[in-house]
Amino acid sequence: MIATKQSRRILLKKVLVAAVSLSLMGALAGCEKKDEKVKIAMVVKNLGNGFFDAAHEGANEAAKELGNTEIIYTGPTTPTAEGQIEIINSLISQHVDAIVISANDPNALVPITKKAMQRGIKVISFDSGVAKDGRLMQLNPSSAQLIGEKQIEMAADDIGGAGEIAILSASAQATNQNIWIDVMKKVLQKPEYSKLKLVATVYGDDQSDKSYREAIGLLRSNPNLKAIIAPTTVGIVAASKAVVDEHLVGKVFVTGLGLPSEMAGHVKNGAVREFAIWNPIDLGYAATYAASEFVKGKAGKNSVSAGRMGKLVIDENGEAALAPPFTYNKDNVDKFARIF
Ligand code: RAM
Repeated sequence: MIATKQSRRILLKKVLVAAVSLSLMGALAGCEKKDEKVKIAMVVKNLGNGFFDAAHEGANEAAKELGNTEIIYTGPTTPTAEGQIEIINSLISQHVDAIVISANDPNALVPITKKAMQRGIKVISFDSGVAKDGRLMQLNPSSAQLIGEKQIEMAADDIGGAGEIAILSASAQATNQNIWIDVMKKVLQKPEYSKLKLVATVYGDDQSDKSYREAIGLLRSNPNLKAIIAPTTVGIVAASKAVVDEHLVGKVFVTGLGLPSEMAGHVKNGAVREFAIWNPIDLGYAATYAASEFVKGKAGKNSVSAGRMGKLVIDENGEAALAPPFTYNKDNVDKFARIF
């Protein structure tokens, strides 16, 4: 009986020792996490968009430079907040270290990104922002004011400052396009643009086929239309194709935001005189680099390093911006088409 009690005690001790050493091992494993790869998920509006493919290239460049960093490039097939919520749920289960997201909706994503942040994941948005509560910072490509103004200026130049114009946007909830459209509407109220008339705003959801159908619809239902502004790299290609197919080159001009690699042909065929964009590789690089700084606890309240892109200054809304958009036309489009 006594022997059994003793052996029970010994057994209990052994179990306790094992439990303590197991938890020590766990703690050690926790420390070792520092040497594990930093996992940064880039969640884009949707897959199959050349703009985000270029941002991905920038993310990979940052990861290489930072070392010990893994990029998980992901996004829904169509640009919806629901699709992104599902993806973020799965990234939370995978215990990624950071999420760098271009949002399909400013508000719908806040609960899920907050949940991710509660689990220790550093969330930053880039390109198209999540509302302030749902991220640590938003990296804008440039100032929204400049982007909006630039597009009205190009449309006005194309059509001699007078006539009907229309906007073909991405998805109706996209944070970035909606901000730019608001700026465009305000800019149109300036006296120098009093002869430009915005007759319609339609949404192609950053899908080539839907954008094309919407562009055709604009052209057919507005016979006096002079310009289409597409503040989306997907929309501007589709609108240009629609103008060509409807034999309206020279009568209707397309402008907006496009990738030189996708627009060179339409600049040459005359559907487009000029368009603008920033460097999407730099944007993806800077966002990824900044996310890594947040993971490593190196980001300040008012600034964060973005590697070769310099220091990003974070304003009171938790936003930072890169350079002004650049304009492309027949003289420079081919040179940049090789890059993005
Ligand atoms: C599309 C996307 C992206 C936007 C560019 C200009 O590729 O909507 O969010 O920044 O266009």
